[in-house]
Amino acid sequence: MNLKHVICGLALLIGSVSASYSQQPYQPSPENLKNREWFDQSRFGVFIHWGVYSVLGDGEWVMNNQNISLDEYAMLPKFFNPISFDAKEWARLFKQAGAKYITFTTRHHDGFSMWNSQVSDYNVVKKSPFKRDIVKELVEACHAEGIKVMFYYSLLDWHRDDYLPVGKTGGGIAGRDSTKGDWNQYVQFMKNQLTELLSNYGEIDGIWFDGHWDKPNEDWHFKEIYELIHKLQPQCLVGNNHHLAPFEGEDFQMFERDLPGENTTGFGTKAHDVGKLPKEVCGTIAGSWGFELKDRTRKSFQEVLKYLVKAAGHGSNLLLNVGPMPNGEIQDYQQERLKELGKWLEVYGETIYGTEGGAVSPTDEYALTKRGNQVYLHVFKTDKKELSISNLPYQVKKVKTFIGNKEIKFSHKNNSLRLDLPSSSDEADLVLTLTIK
Ligand code: FHN
Repeated sequence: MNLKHVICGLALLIGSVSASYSQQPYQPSPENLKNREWFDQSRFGVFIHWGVYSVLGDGEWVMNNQNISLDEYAMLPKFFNPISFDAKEWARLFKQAGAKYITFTTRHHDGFSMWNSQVSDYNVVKKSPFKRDIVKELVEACHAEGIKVMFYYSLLDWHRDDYLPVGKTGGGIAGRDSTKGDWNQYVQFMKNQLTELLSNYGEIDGIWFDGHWDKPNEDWHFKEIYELIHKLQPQCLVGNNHHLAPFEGEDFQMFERDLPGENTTGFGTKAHDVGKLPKEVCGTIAGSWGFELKDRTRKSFQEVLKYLVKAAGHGSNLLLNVGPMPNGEIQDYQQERLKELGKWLEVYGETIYGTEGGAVSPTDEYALTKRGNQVYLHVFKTDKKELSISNLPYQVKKVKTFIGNKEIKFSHKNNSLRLDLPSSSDEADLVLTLTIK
């Protein structure tokens, strides 16, 4: 055997070792596992959909829905000058709301970047009169309040030619050049942007992908992209709103406008697609995600609270969305809902943060959360005088009101719990503490 053969052999060996390494199933790093634990305990985050689309006050899909051409839409950044934007004020509001993290739309489907991207001039610093790096200001302000930050990042792009041909959406947007479609270039562009986002803004605790469903059969290079994220920031959690069971390399699973296992929206995350990763339900205070002037579907406090409690009953976080206005203010009623939740969490936080789901699925009447041998029974506003819960997999020893520690009469036979409701059961959420064996 001569030297050439030895070198060839070695090269083959190295090649096969690295090939088999890359075939290995994803092993989350210790930092990542620790962060999953943090995430799983957090229970409440604020979602923020904000971009130049807010100028038109018709939601974040306005470019597609109104078939606005590329040139027409490119005028919007010129009108985006959110003089009332104060990241510190937002961060204080989120803190007051009891949120443990935020998820901010760094780039939505319109392809406009809300930071000073070096690989796309189509960004807030270079194209708007505002010229400020919104991502930077927001991250700094949230971190100063002890709030973690995750980045929403759209996979789908209605602006770039290299994304073409169009997927399921964006077909009516004029002005793009199909001959310039270049998938590898587009994937590289996303990697470059993600590298910026994970290199220049300190610790980022999650990337929240969206838009896979636009081209579900495309090779998105997720393995490389996820590996890149985990290499740049090992603790950074990867989630992808593909409405399917989690893919290899993901760290949490999200459910859009639906509780885990429900499929009322038709987005398709079926009960059997609910995995074992930490969960997050996302929903809106308004009807739409991005600011919509004529949005009259405002959720009441009772509704958002129920959302939070039911999500917790499923062992899931709630990521509750606000859609700031083009001037940088969050509408009053959305602020109100957040503050109301914060007030409620100040009293009842113990029954939500750091709990697990209560083993019985939440209903429209109640939800259960659990910590050790304490089960918190949340009874939603009702005029009933008693409540029955069947299939309870634990033996109840004692029932008391969470506030005031008043003993409640109950019977527990054959896994069925029946209890008297105190007269205060017209509260938004009456909480009872069950001590179990
Ligand atoms: O198309 C988006 C939509 O605008 C919004 O961002 C939501 C948030 O979950 N996700 C997509 C639809 O699945």
